[in-house]
Amino acid sequence: MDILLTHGYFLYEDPKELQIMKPYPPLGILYICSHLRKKGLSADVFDSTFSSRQQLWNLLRQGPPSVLGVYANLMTRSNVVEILRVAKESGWKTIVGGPEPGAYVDEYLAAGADAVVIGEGEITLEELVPALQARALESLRQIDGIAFRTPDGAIVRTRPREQIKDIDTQPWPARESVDMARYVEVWRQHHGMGSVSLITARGCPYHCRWCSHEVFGKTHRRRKPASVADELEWLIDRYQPQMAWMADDVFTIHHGWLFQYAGELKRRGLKLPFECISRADRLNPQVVETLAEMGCFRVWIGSESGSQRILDAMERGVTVDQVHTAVSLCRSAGIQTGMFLMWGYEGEELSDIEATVEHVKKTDPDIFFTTVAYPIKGTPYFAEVAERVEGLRVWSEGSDRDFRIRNRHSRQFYRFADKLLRSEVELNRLAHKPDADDAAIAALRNGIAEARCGLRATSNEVEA
Ligand code: B12
Ligand code: SF4
Repeated sequence: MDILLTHGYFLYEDPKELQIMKPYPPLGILYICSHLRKKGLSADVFDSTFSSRQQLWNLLRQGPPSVLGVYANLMTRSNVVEILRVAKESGWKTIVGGPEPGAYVDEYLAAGADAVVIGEGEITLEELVPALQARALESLRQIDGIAFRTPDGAIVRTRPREQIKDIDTQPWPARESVDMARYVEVWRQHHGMGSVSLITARGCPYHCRWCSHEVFGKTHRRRKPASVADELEWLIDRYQPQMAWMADDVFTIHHGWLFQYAGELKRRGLKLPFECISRADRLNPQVVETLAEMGCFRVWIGSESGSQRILDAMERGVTVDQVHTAVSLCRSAGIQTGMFLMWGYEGEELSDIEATVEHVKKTDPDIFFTTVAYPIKGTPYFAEVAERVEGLRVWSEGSDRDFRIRNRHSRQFYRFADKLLRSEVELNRLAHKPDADDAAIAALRNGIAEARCGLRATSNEVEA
């Protein structure tokens, strides 16, 4: 084997994910795998999702050692560091790639990576794997898109890797190298519907300040509608899913493309229910109607805040009204909406939190999730707060989600904000029901009073 590819996500170690049970295969390494195979290299995948670290350790120790490529994102860092350690102890050459390592080159090299791949992995690995196998250290300087250490400890970063111009020339992800049937089956068992994922584009040209653009920059490259329809048709034929997730950053970004794709599906008589992410400003009546006709049953919208001031500070490029309109349009078309909200962005005050509460009450999405903002290294948001950022744990054990931002409101403050939001929205929903239970209403009112009291009491508490 020329290269073994893996990722550091172990589903059965993650109590939260075990409750959610909506796993999807790691498309990034599957794309790399199919590309390398097409180029004549022998590549395989160890899919950690349904496996255990012990199984991976056994495989690495059993050898024979070759080249190991590991995908890392901000949540999997500590696992990836451990994988690198075991691989190095067992004699493997190691490469890391994915959205996180480019922002932490020194740290990943210090953790045992022989090379860090920055940006798209396909062409870089096609050149890097033979160079590492030949132990031709000097030739690494000629390979774009990597960082490595010389024997005297200096870190070399080569020129940026040019992106693949036409992503349709790439083979589809090597799904046959993972247990796809199990992914679909887990979905079916837990949610009554088997699901598959696919992507139709790479990169997002928008510039929301907290969003990571480490891999694809701000480019946007789309596949041809017919190629995506071919892949969907193949997935249906092969795995008989009941739904799909279009895993693009913004599925509705290019309206012309969307209408062509919808036409292509119609022509082929394909209609598989699916969910996707959209920006609110990319939804209009025609787009929403088209999504519904194509089988879209849920759209996820990054709403983030109900305060225009905060949306503008994020450079989100969307108005609160656009979010409201987008959710209403989806509701009228029979499409559910899910909303992402963020607490604690720079400059957010109690009045902005109140605005978010009002916004969610008025807009009333089917479901919403909240997060306390975390600055991902490499983003403009991180740069803005860098001087106040503190990791709570040593780098190899933590993640960018653990960052504390000095002088920001305390975690407890945001827990009260969350309680206020949830209680207000629930009360608002109950208030519209003729048979609402008085006891439930009273409990929610109590919750609201407690949350407001807590917000006031903690409004001067800041993160240390
Ligand atoms: C789908 C997705 C998910 C799915 C993942 C399901 C799955 N297994 O695929 C779900 C919903 C579970 C998810 C969750 C999260 N996600 Co997410 N997700 C995405 C998304 C939208 C698409 C991923 C994808 O398929 N991309 C397409 C492939 C082709 O790209 P790629 O994976 O980057 O791979 C390329 C390169 O990275 C490189 N590469 C990849 N692997 C390797 C390996 C080696 C060895 C090498 C050399 C190169 C290499 O080459 C590949 C091909 O060119 C990305 C954004 C994006 N557009 O990529 C965010 C993204 C990866 N997620 C992100 C985040 C923050 C999260 C969460 C932390 C969110 C949260 N708050 O919970 C969690 C973490 C979950 C976890 N435990 O790992 C961030 C990561 C930022 C960072 N610096 O790490 C991203 C980049 C979004 C963003 N713009 O901020 N996510
Ligand atoms: S948050 Fe969404 S719209 Fe904004 S830059 Fe990131 S991917 Fe693009």
